[in-house]
Amino acid sequence: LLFAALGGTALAQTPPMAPDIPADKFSITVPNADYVKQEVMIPMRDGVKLHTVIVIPRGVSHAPIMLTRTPYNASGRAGRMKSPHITSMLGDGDDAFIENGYIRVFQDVRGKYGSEGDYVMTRPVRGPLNNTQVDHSTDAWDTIDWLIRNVKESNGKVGMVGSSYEGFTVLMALVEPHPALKAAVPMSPMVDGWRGDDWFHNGAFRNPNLAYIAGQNSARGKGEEIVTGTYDDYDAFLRAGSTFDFAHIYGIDQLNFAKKLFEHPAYDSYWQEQALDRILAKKPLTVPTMTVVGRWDQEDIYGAYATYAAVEPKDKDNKLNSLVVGPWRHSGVNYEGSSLGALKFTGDTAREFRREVMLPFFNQYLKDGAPQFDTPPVWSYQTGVNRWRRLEQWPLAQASTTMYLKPGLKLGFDKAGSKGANFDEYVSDPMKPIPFVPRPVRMGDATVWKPWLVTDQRSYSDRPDVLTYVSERLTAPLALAGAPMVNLFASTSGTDSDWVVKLIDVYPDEVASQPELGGYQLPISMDIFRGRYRQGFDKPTAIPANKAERYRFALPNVDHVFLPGHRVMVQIQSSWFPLYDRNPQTFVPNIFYAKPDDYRKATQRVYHAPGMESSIELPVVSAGK
Ligand code: PG9
Repeated sequence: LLFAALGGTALAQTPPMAPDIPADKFSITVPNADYVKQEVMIPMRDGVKLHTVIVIPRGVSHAPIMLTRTPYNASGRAGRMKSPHITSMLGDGDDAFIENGYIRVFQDVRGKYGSEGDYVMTRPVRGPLNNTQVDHSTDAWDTIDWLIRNVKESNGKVGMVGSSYEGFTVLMALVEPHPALKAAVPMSPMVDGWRGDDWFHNGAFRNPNLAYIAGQNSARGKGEEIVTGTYDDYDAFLRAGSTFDFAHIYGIDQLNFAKKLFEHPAYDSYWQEQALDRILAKKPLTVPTMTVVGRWDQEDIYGAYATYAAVEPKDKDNKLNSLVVGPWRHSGVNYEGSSLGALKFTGDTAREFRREVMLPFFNQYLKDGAPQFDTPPVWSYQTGVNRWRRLEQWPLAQASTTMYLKPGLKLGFDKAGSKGANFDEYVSDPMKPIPFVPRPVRMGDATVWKPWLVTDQRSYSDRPDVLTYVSERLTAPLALAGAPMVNLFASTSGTDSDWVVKLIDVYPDEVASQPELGGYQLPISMDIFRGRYRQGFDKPTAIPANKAERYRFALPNVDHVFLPGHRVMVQIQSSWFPLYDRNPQTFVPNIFYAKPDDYRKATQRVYHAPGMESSIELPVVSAGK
């Protein structure tokens, strides 16, 4: 009867002109998957919806949620490869969560990939720089609120984890945290883009950002690449002229964030008001937070220590605010951690941390019935001797021991005395800047970029435009735990100048266990300081030509033992190219716009004279500690 009623045709026919691509997102079924993957659009308080990928291990209930908010494509973060196995689908950094039945959530930040809304680079908190009603703190709040109400497999407890930009979004969630946010692990967070994280270091601009801005800001999804047609970035940047000139050639100067950078070369209110350490210092500390960073983090080496230090005074029982430093590159905590460049460590240090420290830290706050964990206030990998240590505080050193630059390019714990020349000098030529890694420089090549902070410095120690001071061979271990402080008395024949200072561990001439380390000059801590900011980061002033001035600045934190038979080395130079933009060595109002004639050679002098004892103050601790 039914057959007849339908006119004798088959039950349902697909019309020939039915569109062959579904209007809604279509997912191919993954049979026998050990997870359920959902993609949802979560509404924020201003009506904007954020694309969120939720991965639920099959069969879990009362499970905690681990949330990451990213500008780097949530679907990609939850899709390492197509697989029925959750371990293959999520990244290595998620291993501990997967093995412990966590629900894993990735969300595109507003304006990127699948999320609605406007994208603003590291969107500042609501306040003088952000007059909207939303920021990453409110977006995290609204997301967590939605997740605990809608993910029925969850136990209502949420943790946040993420590295770099994703570490920044973790810290932003702590500005006004949702009560269900029970613990947080910001890794290599971007905290202060001017002082020492991604954009500048002490006022010197980091040129690789232009490629990053092109990639992030030229499209909502994956953006454009800069095509220079030049194999060596050193050539491409030098030929262009100033950093603005380079940006202009490729049209990057049209992007708003590049404009904002070029308009704010000094540490003005634009930078100060978005520095997250300053913001968090004013907020109550309620969420247990373990901040993580790599010792040789080539992108965000500043922010983790700065936030830890800013928040630590509130941590009355030394329980809520902890710090972890491993022997890693930027974000190395989420990958294999048994080596970095030529250095080899005691097994996979990253995996060891994730399973033995991070997981029990999270579990105690997030998993129903999990045991309490005795969270180390500081968990630090001491390089040189290669061991993890639990510490009660950071920095460990409470005072410093001065190491002086001396005549004859020597370095020692005694002052120079009056014998010998008062200074050493070199000519810094901005038309021949010193490369930061051996040429050809390929900043986009991960094999060059990721381990560059452990590059052998021998290629530079004999250059005529580098001063290299070296100690006697050590007869006892020299252990440092804290931030070395540079105390430089120097002059320039120009009116502006950069000072790059490198603290280096020189290996013995022969290392039988690993021959390629014989004579290796291993960077322990290095940074750059733009001389115009010596009187204040917000007060650029010309340097009086040929007059010795004092430059005082901290190098990145170290936890290192120089072993007997090794030597301590300090290298000083005035360019680090093309990682940092060139200082023209003539004072101009804004270095981004320096003109070809502004770039001039300068004679640089470093003093070791009575009353002008250049030195490096070392955070020395007892070697056994
Ligand atoms: N270091 C990268 C970054 C963070 C924040 C702003 C710009 C860049 C990152 O790895 O995410």
